[in-house]
Amino acid sequence: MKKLFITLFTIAVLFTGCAQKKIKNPMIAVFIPGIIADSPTYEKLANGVINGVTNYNIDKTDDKKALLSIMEVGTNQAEWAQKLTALAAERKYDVIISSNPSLPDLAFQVLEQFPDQKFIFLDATCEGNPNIMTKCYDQAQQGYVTGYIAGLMSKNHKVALISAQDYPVMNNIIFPFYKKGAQDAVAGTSVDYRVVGNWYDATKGAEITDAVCKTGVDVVLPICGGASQGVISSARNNKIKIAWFDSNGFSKAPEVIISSTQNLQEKLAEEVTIEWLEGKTPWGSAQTVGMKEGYIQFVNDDPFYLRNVPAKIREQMDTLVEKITSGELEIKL
Ligand code: RBF
Repeated sequence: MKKLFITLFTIAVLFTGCAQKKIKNPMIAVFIPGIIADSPTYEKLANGVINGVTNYNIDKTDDKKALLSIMEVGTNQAEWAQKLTALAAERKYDVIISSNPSLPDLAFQVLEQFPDQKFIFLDATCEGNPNIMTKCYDQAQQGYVTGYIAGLMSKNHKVALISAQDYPVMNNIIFPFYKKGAQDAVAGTSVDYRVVGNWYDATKGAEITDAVCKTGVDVVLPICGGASQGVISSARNNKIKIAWFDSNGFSKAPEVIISSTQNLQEKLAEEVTIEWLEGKTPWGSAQTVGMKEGYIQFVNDDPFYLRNVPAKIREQMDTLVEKITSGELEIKL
């Protein structure tokens, strides 16, 4: 297993410096189910936990400082259960923090062998297990708002979502709400759905984008990790637009990106880390957070948004976001 004793120099120093006294030091492992590069949600997870640990440690003596290890386990999902089990088997981490809807099922397998292991999962839902606490983003809202702007910006009234793989949250929530958003924005908009087959293949991402372009699609939403690099290069070549998900993506390709919805995973990861370090984790709970709670945002102030999207459409988006945030508009199928 590849372990990243992550970038933060102070934490690395702490780790070696305190090895003798680990009984008193709270130990956190971050399990990255994939690779951090081009997966903003994972990058924000790692950064958020680092920030939480760093802030917590400021006024602690060495024997009380929290210690952190970050493991990036790669894209072979067949190995994840075994890697998570191996991590728990080390019996040194008081809590394992991760992010992705597939994690609770993997944790159940681990708990059969290591029933004391605690888990905190973001972007996942699991209620009622005393070893697990989850916080999930309202993907219906994120999907809907992204679909809405895609629909408004499509000149041909044809949009697409390019997904890395089929998974329940994608098939039952993100895609259906993206489609509904696009069609509520402009009735009759066609919404295509394509699958790359993994979270890294940029060549395949580009091929699929080329293919949907040929059918007249002129706005695409990539949710495919590293494969989104291929979606961007195809969009540039074919002069179509991209709606971005999970983070502010404008700077990645300002000439083709027309919108960004983002989750505030870095903030949430920092909060759950501190909460755990203070012994306040509500074990067994599963909370969903969205626009109202401030953990899903539609980026409406980026200079490239202002440049790429006409004022009338920006006004329509502001109205939509206001209605969702205030609770006036409940997003449902
Ligand atoms: N999102 C990523 O950005 N990168 C990944 O490598 C990644 N791998 C995933 C693997 C599985 C099995 C599942 C269910 C989801 C994965 N996601 C990944 C998607 C992520 O959880 C989330 O649904 C999307 O980022 C949209 O918010």
